[in-house]
Amino acid sequence: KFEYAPAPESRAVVDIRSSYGLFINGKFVDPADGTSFKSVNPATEEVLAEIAEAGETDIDRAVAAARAAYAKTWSSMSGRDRGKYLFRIARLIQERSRELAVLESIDNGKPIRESRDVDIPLVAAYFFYYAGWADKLEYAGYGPDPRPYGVAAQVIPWNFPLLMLAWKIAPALATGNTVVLKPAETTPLTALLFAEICQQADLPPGVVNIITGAGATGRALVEHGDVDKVAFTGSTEVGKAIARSVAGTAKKATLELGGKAANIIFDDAPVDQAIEGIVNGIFFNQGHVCCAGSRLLVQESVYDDVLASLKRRLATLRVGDPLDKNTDVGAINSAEQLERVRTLSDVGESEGAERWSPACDLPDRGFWFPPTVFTGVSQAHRIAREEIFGPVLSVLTFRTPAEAVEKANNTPFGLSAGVWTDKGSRILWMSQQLRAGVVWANTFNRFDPTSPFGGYKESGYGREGGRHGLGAYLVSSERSGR
Ligand code: TXE
Repeated sequence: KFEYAPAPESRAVVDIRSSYGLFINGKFVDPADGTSFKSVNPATEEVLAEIAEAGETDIDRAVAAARAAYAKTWSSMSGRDRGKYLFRIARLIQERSRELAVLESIDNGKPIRESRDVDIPLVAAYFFYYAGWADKLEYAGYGPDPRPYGVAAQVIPWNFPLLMLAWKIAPALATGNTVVLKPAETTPLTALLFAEICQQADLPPGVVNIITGAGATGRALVEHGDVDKVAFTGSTEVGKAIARSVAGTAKKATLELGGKAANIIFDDAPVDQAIEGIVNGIFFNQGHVCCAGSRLLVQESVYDDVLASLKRRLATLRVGDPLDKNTDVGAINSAEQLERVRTLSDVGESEGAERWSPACDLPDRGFWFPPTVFTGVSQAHRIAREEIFGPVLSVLTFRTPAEAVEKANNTPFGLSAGVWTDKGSRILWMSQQLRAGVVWANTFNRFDPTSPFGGYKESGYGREGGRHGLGAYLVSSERSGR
């Protein structure tokens, strides 16, 4: 059944196989009970490949492979040698970046311009960054003898499939942990191509294991008795279930969950720059971004100007084929996600907010939603409180900086926020007041491997990225109290 033959719909630049097995102990293997599911191109609804679904036997095998690799090779290898493997992986990602970008856009629906210019370069950057730490852990501030946890179970979402893999795997390996990673069921293909890159880099078998499957596979992996550390990015609901499941065990967990970020525009903000920041904040990656600027807070005195400029700019956005280099907004990742975006948008309308979208022709097949702006939104509306995770912006207004802070913080989440103003002192004051893990000033959605990322409140706990991201994988982070 899993014959690994090229599928007819493979794009020239990337060889998509008709079926994929599980990557366990350095090899692709068939699942024990032979079950599988399909990965679909969200822009066309065509089936891309048959993907193996890992059951308990497969998860046991993957965790055992990671445990053996941890004990026999990886934990005792010098940091310098671990770094060499990570540098090799980073270089292979650069070499195969075109293939990875095309595959990411086909499987996820995101515009090729984003996967080519943002996702894949950042993936390589995270591997280079953590490769550099592998032999310098003693200087990272986690005590004289930083120790890894052991086997890390990592579960990631579909919005940045390969980038989330890099955020999880690079620091885990740099610190001497081995991993079993489960990509999201709608976007497994780049993780499976990454498995091939691990083979190409001669990574010792078992150091990285990739198992595919849906939520049940993720749950069984996280609950496995021989896992030491859990790292999860996904919905708040599943994050809470994972927190409950690790409570009372010796497992450590980091959780990166949802958001409802405020992008705050003061009347002295550079307007053109702010409009670009608003557009990037919510329409980048179709709004499938945990830190998306999904609530726009505009100072009342500039509300009319900002709204008019924003609508003019939105009328120029090109929605359509993710593989077209001119596309600004691609496809919604799945039928389920499209349904969630539709439902919450309909609720916005029924609760009395005013809905607006620029004229745009959406393709007949595939999962599409137009860029949408809601005005007349109050804090009580569900579209101002719940994560929509789509190209939908809710606009609110404020008069004073204190009111902006009150509204921005009035959410169960606390992942990110944006402040647009000409006043440096206001930026400093706002960033102290805002209860968000990241506050951007006069920019939005900027990522860098040197910066920690993570949330307050229901956006989760733990930090990924930067020197802080090493601590999430080191026992000694507790000893030194970090
Ligand atoms: O998330 P899930 P879904 C939010 C966003 C979106 C909503 C639902 O609002 O609309 O979540 O998306 C695996 N134990 N975010 O349903 O289910 C699952 O297989 C262990 C924000 O896709 O959380 C996938 O690999 N794992 C978010 C991953 O968890 C489980 C990104 C995420 O899926 C599991 C994605 C379980 N019980 C969605 N159930 C962000 N923070 O960026 C599912 N999974």
